[in-house]
Amino acid sequence: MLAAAGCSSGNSGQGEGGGSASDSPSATASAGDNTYRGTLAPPESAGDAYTYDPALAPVGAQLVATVTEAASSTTVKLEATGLLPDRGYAVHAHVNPCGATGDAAGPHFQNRIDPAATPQQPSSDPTYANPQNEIWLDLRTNGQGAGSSIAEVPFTFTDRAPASIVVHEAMSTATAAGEAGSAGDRLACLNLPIQ
Ligand SMILES: [Cu+2]
Repeated sequence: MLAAAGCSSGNSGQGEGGGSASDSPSATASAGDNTYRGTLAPPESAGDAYTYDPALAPVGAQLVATVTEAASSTTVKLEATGLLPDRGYAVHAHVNPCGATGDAAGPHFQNRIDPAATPQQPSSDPTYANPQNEIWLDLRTNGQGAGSSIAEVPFTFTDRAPASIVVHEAMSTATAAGEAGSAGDRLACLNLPIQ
């Protein structure tokens, strides 16, 4: 078995909870895990998590993303609480940090960048806009507004990394040619300052 040589050992990022309930039995952080969390707030007062539509992405909702890089793959897990109950949300990793408006996050992060994409016409070609070349984290909430998703993609962040995770209005991400990757308005954003 190969030693998973990371830069640090142990569960550096875990355990600020303070409570006694160990609510995520499988969240054993290994070296190379990075966790990013934020509480949705209006852009004027947001820290690392923004809401652009408090009716659908309520102020106070929490987003937690965990990024685990392996030798040739990357796993991103997203956990959300405080969203609307029993609803799908389309979610992806985007290239730019969150900003004053949803547009600030820019297009989807792609491993192989669609040469036909432009700022006005984002990639909608399923050859590039697909969940192996992008990071799709569509989730569905339970009756309490909590939901999670996980994406494992066959690439690592060698030259470039995504800078945010954007929650969209559509309940799932489109996959058909000409609309692949589209998911409607941007409701919320979490900064993902991957080093
Ligand atoms: Cu998106």
